[in-house]
Amino acid sequence: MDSGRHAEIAGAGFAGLTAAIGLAQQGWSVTIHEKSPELRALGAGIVLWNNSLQVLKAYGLLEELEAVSMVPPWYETRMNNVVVSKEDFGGLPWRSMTRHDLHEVLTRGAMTAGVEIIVDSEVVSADPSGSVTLASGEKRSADLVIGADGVQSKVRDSIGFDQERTKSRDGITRLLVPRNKDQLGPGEWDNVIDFWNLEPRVLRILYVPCNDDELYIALMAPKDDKEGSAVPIDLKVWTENFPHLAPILEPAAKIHGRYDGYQTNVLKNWSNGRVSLIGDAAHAMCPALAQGAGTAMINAFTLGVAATIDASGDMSTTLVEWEKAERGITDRCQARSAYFAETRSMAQGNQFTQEMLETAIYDPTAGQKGTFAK
Ligand code: FAD
Ligand code: 3HM
Repeated sequence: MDSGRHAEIAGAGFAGLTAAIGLAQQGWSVTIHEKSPELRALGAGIVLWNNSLQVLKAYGLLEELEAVSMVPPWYETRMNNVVVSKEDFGGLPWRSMTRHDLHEVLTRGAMTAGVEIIVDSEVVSADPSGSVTLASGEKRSADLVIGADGVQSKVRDSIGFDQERTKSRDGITRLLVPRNKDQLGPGEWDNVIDFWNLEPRVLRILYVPCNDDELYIALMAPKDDKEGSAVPIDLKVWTENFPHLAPILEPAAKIHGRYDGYQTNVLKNWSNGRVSLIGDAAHAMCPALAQGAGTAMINAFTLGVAATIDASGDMSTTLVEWEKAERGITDRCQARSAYFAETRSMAQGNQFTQEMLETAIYDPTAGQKGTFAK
């Protein structure tokens, strides 16, 4: 199946790879430009939910992902180390994994689907008529251009999309450390555990086991807390506030890490002409609902379906129609995530209501079964 159409994609992150696999499996020729010299995911761990797991299933990649990820039995919330809630989302599929492992599954999927990935290739600008210009000066044309180049997107900024950016007062340092389960005290250490301290000091540790050996920890502190936001982490401050987690904080203090402030970026439109933005380039969000990658992947998937059908026969109109149909669920998730960042109300526990899980529950592949990898 060769559709005769070509896509140029900026960025081999979760958004770019997911879009590329979908298009290639539907017969497009696809080139991804990745500015880094090698293909790898920065960061530590990640949680995926039904929405993005369904995308991987449609692509024939779910089994591979299952082999390198785990299903934590509960999402436990603790305040000052006292359990305030245990949620299992009523059987909704979710999984935790390292970002590295998810990236490898997607990269292999893209290679198998015949996607060309060029590393050390930075896209410096895009043109709504359907082209990208690379740092090398080369200009390449395409039926569809996708800006999946993250929160600092050059595709977006070179075109000049209208956007409103809001920074939150908190931020997070994400690290991958050994599980060291046998050194932690009694506890259900396969759970995701959200350890909140609001008094006397706002500090939070999100504990996310990814597999038998690796643990993702996200250490949240207000931006104006110099010690809490320092990298490498200030071992004295963190162990004073979370003494029961010393066996995982000690190895964490040996990694340099990076502290990222939370931000929300809302664009007026996600497309202009033949250029469409997906992932953090289009809708960077606060992490509370763990949906940044999930929404990146569902929008990457539905974009590939819409562009292939191209119902209007004119790509720029098709992209506008796609955004109209798909955007609401991401906008609502972004607003809810910003609310949780603003209020820190995840600390109360039991916050994953059906309404808050709307995006996690969504199955973007409904009606598309059988279109993709056989
Ligand atoms: P990126 O991952 O940023 O990928 C962009 C890619 O483009 C990179 O490879 C980059 O090198 C490349 N690139 C950049 N510029 C160019 C260019 N000009 N030319 C070519 N290549 C370029 N989401 C979840 O779903 N679950 C979670 O549990 C979760 N936890 C999170 C925790 C924190 C603290 C934060 C901050 C985010 C979290 N997210 C989570 C969000 C998620 O990580 C992001 O939303 C997701 O990685 C976005 O993917 P992306 O592909 O759009 O962008
Ligand atoms: C998985 C995950 N979930 C929530 C947050 C958060 O609220 O900061 C971060 C995460 O990596």
